[in-house]
Amino acid sequence: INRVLKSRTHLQDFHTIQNVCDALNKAENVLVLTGAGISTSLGIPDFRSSQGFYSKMKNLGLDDPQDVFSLELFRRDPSVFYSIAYMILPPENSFTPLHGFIKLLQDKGKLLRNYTQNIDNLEANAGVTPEKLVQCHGSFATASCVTCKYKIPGETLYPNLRSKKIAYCPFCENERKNLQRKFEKLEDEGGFSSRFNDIESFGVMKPDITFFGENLPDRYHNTIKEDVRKCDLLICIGTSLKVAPVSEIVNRVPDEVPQILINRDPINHCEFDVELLGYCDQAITWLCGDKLKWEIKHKDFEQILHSG
Ligand code: CNA
Repeated sequence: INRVLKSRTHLQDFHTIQNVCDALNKAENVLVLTGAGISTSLGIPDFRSSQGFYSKMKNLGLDDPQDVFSLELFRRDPSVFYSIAYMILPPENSFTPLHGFIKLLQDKGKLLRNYTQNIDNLEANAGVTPEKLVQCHGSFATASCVTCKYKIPGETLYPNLRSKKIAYCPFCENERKNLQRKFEKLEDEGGFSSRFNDIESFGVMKPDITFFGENLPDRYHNTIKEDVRKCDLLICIGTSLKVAPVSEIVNRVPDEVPQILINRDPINHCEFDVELLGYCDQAITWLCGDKLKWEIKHKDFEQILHSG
């Protein structure tokens, strides 16, 4: 986290919007690296903006808002996560024009891969296929029991997450009750056993999103090495690039590959050839509709295009 990335020499003769259009027209293997900023227009807060999730956590009195996604804290007290998860639950059946752009690259045969740090699974709503997608930090699409790893579809958990009620695994229920009885007996006798350290989270269902303290999914490690070698254009969108190892992708891409940023805020610890600073739905609609004459299949595309 917050690692300072090495600076990179800008490509000579690559600094204009025309260069970006030419690169997109020519590219065959675009690597799109996305973050929370591509979903904020649907009301899902990002982490680090002033209106983001972390500042909301601070307002709720959490000293370190990152603790909400700490595996260690989840094991001690899963109610912390269950009390706030409703804020970042994905809306059903919707996606943004930016997600529509990624699907467009896929349809044009130009998308090498979308590495998303997002956990909202909205890429699937837009029609990006699992083969073209790497969910670097997992997603809400599935959930697993922290004890026996029993897996369920993510939506099954939504009612619990919305009502802030911890969900338990049906297969661990008996053992959980036994453990609880033993724990209460030991407590009555004034004893303590480290065996009961994680009793609060025994048999608790957890969305398959990567918490701090967990490894990234194998798929990330299996694809990234070959993809950075193969890619001919890198576009980073809606991310502060502060979470490693995903943030390090920008360093792993060969120097001769153009790197473009589309983000609301500038990123001072990385160097891009072209930066489009602003709201990504507007920027991509302008770039596609006005400059490239590409049509993004999204209900708001025409309206954003003509609103200037
Ligand atoms: P971040 O650190 O919160 O950064 C978000 C970036 O997006 C900031 O630099 C903003 O300037 C920018 N931004 C916000 N809105 C827009 C917009 N409309 N157009 C363009 N740029 C915008 O989030 P990162 O993704 O960089 O950090 C990685 C974390 C965030 C991952 O671990 C995710 O799991 C996590 N996250 C995901 C979601 C989601 O799935 N939608 C929501 C919140 C956090």
